[in-house]
Amino acid sequence: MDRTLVICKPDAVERGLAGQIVARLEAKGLKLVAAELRTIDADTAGAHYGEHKGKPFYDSLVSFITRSPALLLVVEGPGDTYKVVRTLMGATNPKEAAPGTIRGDLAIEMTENLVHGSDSQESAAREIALFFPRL
Ligand code: IDP
Ligand code: MG
Repeated sequence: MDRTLVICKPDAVERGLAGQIVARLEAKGLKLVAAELRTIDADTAGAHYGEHKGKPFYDSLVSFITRSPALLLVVEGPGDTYKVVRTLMGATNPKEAAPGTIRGDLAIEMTENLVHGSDSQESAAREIALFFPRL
């Protein structure tokens, strides 16, 4: 089976949408392998978003992802799981995300776009190891 990391970001937990996001993942046919409500620390956020270091939005992105608890998930599917999750998430910018997607239905601002999903098989392995080293 094929696994990927999903984060219901702090805005999702604050708005009471984490359950709905989990429900969408489960309804699609993905299985929960790990789940933990955790306030991400700055070092872990920096490692997670290392690819964005130096970009104008980097500091606010780290502040955002660390500001309150996030729901960290590992989900499993029969294959291409990271792609399945990213299709359910919708485009990064919620203003452009298709209706029916998490971001398309439930978010409007790029900076508060509710959900993270690994963007490749390699990212999934790295991110699962970062957040759930015992898995
Ligand atoms: P993704 O979350 O769809 O994979 P990435 O490009 O990896 O998108 O960006 C990570 C996160 O950084 C996005 O989810 C969004 O919250 C934030 N972000 C990306 N681009 C911008 C931007 O241009 N302005 C502000 N925030 C951004
Ligand atoms: Mg990304």
